Amino acid sequence: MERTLVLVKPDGVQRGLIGEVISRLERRGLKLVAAKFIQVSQELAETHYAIHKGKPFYEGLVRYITCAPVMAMVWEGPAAVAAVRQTMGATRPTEAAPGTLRHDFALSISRNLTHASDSPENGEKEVALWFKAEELTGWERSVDPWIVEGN
Ligand code: FUP
Repeated sequence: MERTLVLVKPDGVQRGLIGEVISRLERRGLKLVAAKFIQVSQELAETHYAIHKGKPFYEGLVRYITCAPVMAMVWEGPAAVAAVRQTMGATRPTEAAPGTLRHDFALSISRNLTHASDSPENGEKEVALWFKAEELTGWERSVDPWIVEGN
C-alpha cells in the first residue's frame, strides 16, 4: 500500500488547523500510520528541501518550516500520494480548486499550510527521512473492506 508524508506546516499549526487537515484525510478514507508533533531542526529542513537549494525561495522555505512546530504524519492508502495532493489542492493556493484545503484556508504559496510527497518514490524517501521504522504503526482497520477493497 502506498504511503505519503504529510506535514501541517507552522502556519497550519499556529492557526489551529491540525484537526481540520487530519479530519479531511480521515474522512477521505486514508489511514494514519504515524504522527509526531515536532520542532524541525535546521538540518532536517535543509535535507527535506535540498532539491530547492539555490532557488530564490529556498532560504525563506527553510526559515518557514523551522519557525514553529509542525505536525508530521504518514498516511497510507491506494494511490495515497495523488489522493492527498488532491485533497491539499495546488501548491499555489490561488490556483487550488474550491473545496481543497489550500483553497479553503490559504492565500499565499509561502504560507500554504501543508506539505505532501509528490511521487510514490519521494513518499518512501520522505517517510524514511522523517520517521524511524519503529514509529510506523501497522494496524488493521475493520472498515477497510468498505473503502479500499475491490469488488
Ligand atoms: P509541493 O510539491 O506542492 O510541495 O511544491 P514544490 O515542491 O514546488 O514547492 C515546495 C514549497 O516551496 C511549497 F510548499 C511552497 C514553496 N515555494 C515557494 O515558496 N515559492 C515558489 O515559487 C515555489 C515554491
